[in-house]
Amino acid sequence: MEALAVYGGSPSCASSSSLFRSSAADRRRSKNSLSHNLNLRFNHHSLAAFHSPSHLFSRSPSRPHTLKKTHIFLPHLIASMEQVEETYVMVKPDGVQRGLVGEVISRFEKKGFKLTALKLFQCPKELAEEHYKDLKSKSFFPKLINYITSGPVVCMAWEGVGVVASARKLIGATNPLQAEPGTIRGDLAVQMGRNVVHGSDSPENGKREIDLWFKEGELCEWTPAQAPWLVE
Ligand code: DAT
Ligand code: MG
Repeated sequence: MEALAVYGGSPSCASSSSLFRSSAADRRRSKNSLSHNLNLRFNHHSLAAFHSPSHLFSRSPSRPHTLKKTHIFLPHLIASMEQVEETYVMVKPDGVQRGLVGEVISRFEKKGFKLTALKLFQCPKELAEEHYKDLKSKSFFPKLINYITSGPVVCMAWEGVGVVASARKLIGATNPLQAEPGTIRGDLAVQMGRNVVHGSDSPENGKREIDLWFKEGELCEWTPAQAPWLVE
């Protein structure tokens, strides 16, 4: 069976296969378009040193002599393109007061995720209640809202392949005493009501929470220069 041909240009105009990933922001914008999963992004200047992705394509055997070059897209790439997600991470008031903002950011940076939004913010009660609306019936809800609004938080949006589940792993279990050493909560916290950091629990909630905490224009679209060194 012939694979779907989705790329008709010369592969030499792209510098790295990692550039075939579309950003979550791009996908949000073009969600209804046919091309949304196949959105191609190039950065010729910063990535000119990298090989062309010609190994990702093969010539169509049925049209070996056509004048216009036709390249066959290898389907396994579609799977890796679709896994780019976005998640909302927040350093809670205890993390800010304890000077742990840099430590938290550093763990996500070192892992290789892309920061797309960042701000220090005093959360109003209504926003905290909306953010945690699924926990409204819990006995600890009023204490949770008091805690989240007790001082400034640091709001972040992070993007990357598998970032939602990976962020949860980096953060660790809800109860810091049960969180593994090496995780943020496992290393830096002792109590559930002071567990330093929040991370979205699903890609859907990642989108919902980023929309909730950030206004239009606060998200930044950019391509880190290190991208080809992180994702093949
Ligand atoms: P997580 O933050 O790991 O996603 P969650 O969404 O279940 O956990 O709960 C949100 C926050 O509420 C959590 O970080 C700490 C607080 N919390 C959860 N369960 C609690 C409990 N049983 N007692 C006190 N606080 C709790
Ligand atoms: Mg949660």
